[in-house]
Amino acid sequence: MKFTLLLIFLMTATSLWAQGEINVLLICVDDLRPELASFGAEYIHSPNIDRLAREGRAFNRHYVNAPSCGPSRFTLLTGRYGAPDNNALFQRADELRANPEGVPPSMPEWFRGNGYTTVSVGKVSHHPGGLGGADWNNKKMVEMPGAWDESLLPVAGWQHPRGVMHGLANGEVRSKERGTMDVLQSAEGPDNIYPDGHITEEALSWLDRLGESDQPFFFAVGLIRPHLPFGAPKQYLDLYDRVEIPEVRNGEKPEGVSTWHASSEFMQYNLWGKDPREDKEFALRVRKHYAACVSYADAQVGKILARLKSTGQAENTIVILWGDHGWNLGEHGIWGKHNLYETALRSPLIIKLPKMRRAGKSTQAIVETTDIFPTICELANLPKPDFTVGNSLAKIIKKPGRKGHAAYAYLPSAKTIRTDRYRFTAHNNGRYELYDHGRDPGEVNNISSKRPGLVAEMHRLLLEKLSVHDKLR
Ligand SMILES: [Ca+2]
Repeated sequence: MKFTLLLIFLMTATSLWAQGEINVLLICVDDLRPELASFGAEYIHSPNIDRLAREGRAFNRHYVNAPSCGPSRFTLLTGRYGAPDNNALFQRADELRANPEGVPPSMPEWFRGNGYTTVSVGKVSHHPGGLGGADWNNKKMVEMPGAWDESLLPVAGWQHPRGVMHGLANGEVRSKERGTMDVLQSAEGPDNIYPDGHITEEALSWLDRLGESDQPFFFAVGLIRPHLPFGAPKQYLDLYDRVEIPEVRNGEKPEGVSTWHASSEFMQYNLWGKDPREDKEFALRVRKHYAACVSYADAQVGKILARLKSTGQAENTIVILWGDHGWNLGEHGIWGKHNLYETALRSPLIIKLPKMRRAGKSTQAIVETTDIFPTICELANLPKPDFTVGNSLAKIIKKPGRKGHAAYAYLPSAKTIRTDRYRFTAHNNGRYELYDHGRDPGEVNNISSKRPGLVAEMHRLLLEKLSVHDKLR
């Protein structure tokens, strides 16, 4: 009897739940930088995500491991560093087919193997719906084999998942011809005139179904906005009619070595001959449309969390909200992601437990996306995966004042590390960038040539991460 009591005590001391007693709701938002009131952007209307931050733990300094959709989602879903391109998960699927024993399970597969029903709706892996092929609907080309009991994407009027991904109002699909789709739009109508409205409706019906099952669930929902093109129902743009959006202070194109690029993903849309890099009025308009897309995504998050609550499952579900990377709205002369500046790498992360102490207290700990897989396992009391590279954040969730660890990120051309004070970037051509966030939060002054000792110290830290990365490739 005494032994049983001791065992119960030990179990409750490490986790509130026994294995399989708690559900997981993972909400992924595409291209969402921390442009949210709860992360300091007070001009943004984001009441639902802000409420989640108040009820949970917001990680103010969460960094992604790769500043684009596919490779970043790879790190979330596998807990490992991978290839730096959008095909990372499809390449993993090929490896899995060739050598099933040689590839460790993904996060959903891990939960599935431990008795969970796993369902994905929308853009969770790189392709919304999780299929490959020309229109992303080939059922023989599965992005994450064995991961999901169901992987769904309501195509509605957008013809196919590729059409949904870049869809504008009422079924407009991007053609392959450059400049034929507008970069901004705010059509009048309800939420489902754009794809995320349909994704959310599907998610709500799944929350009803999953709540009726005896099995615990791992439910992932992926919203597509604020990914380009910046289209959202007009009511969300109207929120910014009289709002003053602060000017970008570090908008100059960098001189010297950098990961600056020509914003080609943005420039391929119809800009009506305008260029936000030169036209301040247009730049402001673009930023207001990004804000509208954030508010639209926030409204969908609100519906999902309200349904979780109304079906009685909020008391029994861990909620994670994650942005797959940041986005430069003019910072460093870039309109887009795909760079290794703070703006492209910092993204929102919020973790909410049904009951938590010091809810609403955000943390400044430096953390990275690969930390999420081991964290959710620890919180749900699942076996600890020994093949992931991150650190569980459970202790930081308990005590938000705790320190994190250096965050690592990569592009094909360069690697970077973010410590509590510095960002250090090493380019493949042997050149460096070093920024002191204590004095230069905008990452404008590269001090690498002035601080050789610090460069050597940062380089050692980066090489530790790089050696972990190299072993996985
Ligand atoms: Ca993305």
